[in-house]
Amino acid sequence: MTRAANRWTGGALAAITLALLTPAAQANPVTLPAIFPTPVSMTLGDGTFPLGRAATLIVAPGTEPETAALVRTLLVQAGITEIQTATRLPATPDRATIVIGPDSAALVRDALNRSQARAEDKPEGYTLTTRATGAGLITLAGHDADGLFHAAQSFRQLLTRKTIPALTIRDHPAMPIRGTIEGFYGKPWSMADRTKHLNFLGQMKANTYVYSPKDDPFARDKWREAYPAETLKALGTLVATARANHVDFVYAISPGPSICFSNPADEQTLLRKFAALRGIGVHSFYVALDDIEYQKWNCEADKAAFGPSGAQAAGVAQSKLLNAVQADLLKQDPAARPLIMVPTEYYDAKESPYKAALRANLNPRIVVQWTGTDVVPPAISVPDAKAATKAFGRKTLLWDNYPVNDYASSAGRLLLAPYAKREAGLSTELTGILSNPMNQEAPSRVAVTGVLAFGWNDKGYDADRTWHFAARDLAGDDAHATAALLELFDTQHLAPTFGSQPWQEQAPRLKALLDHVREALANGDEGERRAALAMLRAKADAITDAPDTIRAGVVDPGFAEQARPWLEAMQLWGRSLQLTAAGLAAADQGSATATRYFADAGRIAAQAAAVQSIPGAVRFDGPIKIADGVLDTFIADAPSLIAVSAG
Ligand code: 14T
Repeated sequence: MTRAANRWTGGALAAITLALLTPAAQANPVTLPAIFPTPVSMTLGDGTFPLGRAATLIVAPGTEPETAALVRTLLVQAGITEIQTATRLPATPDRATIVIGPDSAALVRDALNRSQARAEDKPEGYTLTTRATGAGLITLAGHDADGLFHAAQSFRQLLTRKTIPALTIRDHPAMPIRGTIEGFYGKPWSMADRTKHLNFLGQMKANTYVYSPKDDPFARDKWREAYPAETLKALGTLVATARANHVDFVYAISPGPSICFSNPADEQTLLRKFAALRGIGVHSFYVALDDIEYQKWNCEADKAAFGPSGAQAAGVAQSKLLNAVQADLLKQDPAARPLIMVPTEYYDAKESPYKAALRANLNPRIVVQWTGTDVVPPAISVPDAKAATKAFGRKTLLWDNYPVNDYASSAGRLLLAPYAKREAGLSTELTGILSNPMNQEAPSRVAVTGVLAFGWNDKGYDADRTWHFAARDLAGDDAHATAALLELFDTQHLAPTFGSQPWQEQAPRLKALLDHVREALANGDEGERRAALAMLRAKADAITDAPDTIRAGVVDPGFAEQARPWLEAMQLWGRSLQLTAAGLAAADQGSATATRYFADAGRIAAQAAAVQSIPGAVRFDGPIKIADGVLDTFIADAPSLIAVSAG
């Protein structure tokens, strides 16, 4: 470019910049923040205000001290060093003022009025409103104690901004029950995993965690035996962590493999087991009857009591036990949450003698779970849920077998695709959703974030945006680490079913790029081929570099530990793709070095494909899979896509 042309462009740029900086289009635009789960409604008001270093905190009567302490901590984390407290709203605040409390408190109503905002009237609902006039007024109004805690979680996300916009959020959950069920086979989560998970659930406005690991012997095979004292103590600590996060800790027992339904001693043993857990603060209970033999009785006495064995008789016997347990729960604690159960036929909503027996005999108060049209269904629609309501005689609580990876076709995989293919509107037909996660707690949060956001607001749920948020959250807001995580997620996008057809496709982003490279090599001119190969190289670099970025950049070290073999394999596959890209570029330029590159790529691909899962970390050990069917096939095909000159 000549100097004159340079000067001309510079001048034009300056003019455009000036035009953009006229008062109407100032810097610091007021933008709507992103809050996840997506609130029911969020609208911007007029103006913004800086938080500054000093603030006044007004805690209305009726506020849980723990929630007040949480809000104070959030303010400190946001850089406010001087927090004074007050008991009344100042007429003209000289510093940012934060009012928190139940929306029934006069003080809170006053503050809402000043912002011209209304209280929420639904369970777990809240209003969070900010007013930019003067030094700024922020009001967190909870419809109940849970709602105020949720308001604080939205406030946490709002505080990532230095400048607070005037806005009003009115919010409440669409589904009453939202959370996870540690319900998988294989290595249970550690107590440390569970603690982190409960904190995560609290931040995501979930309210339920069910303890039901299949491999806790005291919950299934040895259900009659008491827990060792130290296990009970550790569970008690978890229960307290759950309570601090406004999460209901539900203890599940699986007596199915050996129970004698007609034996009063077995019923007493089960109730005693629950009583021991009540002693450490558990108030909600669950009986799991999945994956058991229900065509045969476990004892002769059941035949005498319920007749010949069979699915229908099993439904009657199970109902009798569950009704007795439900009655005891209410006797022990009139405010107890309903008993939850998963039936033996949990995997469809088809009419059957067993389901008819449940419908006719099971106390309607008892909550029933099911997994959809299959154990791992490809999609769940509102009509599917309606069929379940009919079959089980009540609205059901969905047990969503995603992202669980304990079955044969999920071996070698993390399931890191967005939570998708659940129809908006399910909240009208379900009492809630519990996600069954992976043996790997931290990687599970990618999908679980989606489940919780969908349960909170199914109609406002956006799978991709929530997925990006989950990455950003794991990366502690670091853009580079977020991008690296999304690169990993793409290589673990395939979600298998029990059949041969996956319900989520493998590596869609990588596949689109590799397809483009194939197309450019087949049809493109020299420029197009070069551009495509440059993109391929950049992608190979991104895949190779992502594991180091993730190891260094993800906030929870548990993520990198639990994903260790996947990160290791991903790096090797990245190197193999780098060599493949170099081979294609060399061949494209007529260089015979291509052969060497392709050979090296093949060798490293073989190493990558041999990386194994951590022994015992999943139910089915085996080789780690990285973008399988997409990346491996491209690397294998590459030498045949272009002829290598003899040199
Ligand atoms: F009760 C349920 F809703 C349920 O899903 N039960 C198990 C669950 O523990 C497991 O994590 C999940 C995914 O593998 O599926 C159920 O377990 C099965 C079900 C099968 F049909 C395991 C193997 C099967 F063949």
